[in-house]
Amino acid sequence: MIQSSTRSKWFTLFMLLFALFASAILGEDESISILKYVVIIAGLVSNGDFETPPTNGFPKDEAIVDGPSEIPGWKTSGTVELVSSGQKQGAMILIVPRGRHAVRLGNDAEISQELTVEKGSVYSVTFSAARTCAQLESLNVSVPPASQTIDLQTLYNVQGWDPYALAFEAEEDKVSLVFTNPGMEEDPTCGPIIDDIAIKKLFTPERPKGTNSLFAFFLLNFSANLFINFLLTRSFLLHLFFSSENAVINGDYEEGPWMFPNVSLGVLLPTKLDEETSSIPGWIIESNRAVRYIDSYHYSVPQGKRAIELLSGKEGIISQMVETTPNKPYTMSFALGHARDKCKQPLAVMAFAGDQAQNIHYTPDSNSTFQIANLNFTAKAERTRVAFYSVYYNTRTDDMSSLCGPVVDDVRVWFSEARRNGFGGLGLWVFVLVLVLVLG
Ligand SMILES: [Ca+2]
Repeated sequence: MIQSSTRSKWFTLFMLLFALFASAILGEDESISILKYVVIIAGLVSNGDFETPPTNGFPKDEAIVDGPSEIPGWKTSGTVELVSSGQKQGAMILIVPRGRHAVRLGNDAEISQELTVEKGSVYSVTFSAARTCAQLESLNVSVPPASQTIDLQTLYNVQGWDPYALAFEAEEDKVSLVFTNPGMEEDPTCGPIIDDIAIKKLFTPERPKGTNSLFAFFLLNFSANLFINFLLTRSFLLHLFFSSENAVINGDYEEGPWMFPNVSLGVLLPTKLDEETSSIPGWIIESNRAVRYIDSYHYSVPQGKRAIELLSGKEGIISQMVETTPNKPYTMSFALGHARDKCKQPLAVMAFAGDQAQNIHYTPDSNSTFQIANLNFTAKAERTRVAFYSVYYNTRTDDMSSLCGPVVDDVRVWFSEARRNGFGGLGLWVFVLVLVLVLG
């Protein structure tokens, strides 16, 4: 799925020409989304779903694949087993997250695959994992030297499996993606099942400062006619107003890990205290539980196509250090929503901005699935931490067990005084009004 560098350049050139052509036909929204695909080449790694048959065919029940290269596309070591849906272990039916097959890692077993990437870029790996036994199971995912072990003990939903995402920065053009079961269970056939391994190159969205974002929009809307049309759209006016001083990077969470279009479970983001290589550029997952990255195809999302659902009370925290000017007043605003996933109310978040903390309950107007909340604070330093966690420990009403919680999206932090003077204040509203009157 990852192109070689020459092929990738030709592909990029082709896609750019295609995007230019498409933008002339489709208009700005579509051309922006096509332009995004120019830089994001993403999807399953080679045989990432384990559905490619081995040369001898898929093993029958109980068969164990030993030795290297028995699973197409992967190197294996230790007890690595291709499992089939419906396969039993004792009285238990093994979980195959999607399709007909997945792989199970026994004690100390591992699978690995070499990937061609772009040195210096940040990638996110999405994979599905399930545990097989009642004991504590974990899975180590590494792209040496980066390595992270995720705990599979917590079941986040009743399906018994979840998609997860982890990020790494490519230190070379060729890297090795390794999944290891670090466990030493008494029963050697216990061990995590993994499936659907995909990768996506991440880009870090620019902090949307006024002139930069305007310039970017001019670039994207180089055709004069399209630009006039674009000026008329509400999104542009909102963008012009709100983004002129927003200090939050990726505050709308639109950039994040690969999601399979037909998987309805979102993607869990385990703890990662390294800001540079987060699967959600700009954001850090703190504390010891995951948060869920959700999409608008399966959940209610306040803005755009992606948002964050907070889980596990104060055990799941998402935060960002934003640039601020000391001793200046700021406002943080964000959308607080319900994912429409049968999550039992009440929902509430604890929102932090600098030294301010506020408990905000989800009480939207009727018909809406979200509300906008504000928090005023005075910056104490050149970097200010903003953070969110769920006040309650919520579960779904239908199974009383799947973890869920409040949705956070569209986080903005801006210099409050900017609205009272200059272009960012009254002048901007006059400008917007004139635009609407003249062009509308
Ligand atoms: Ca969003």
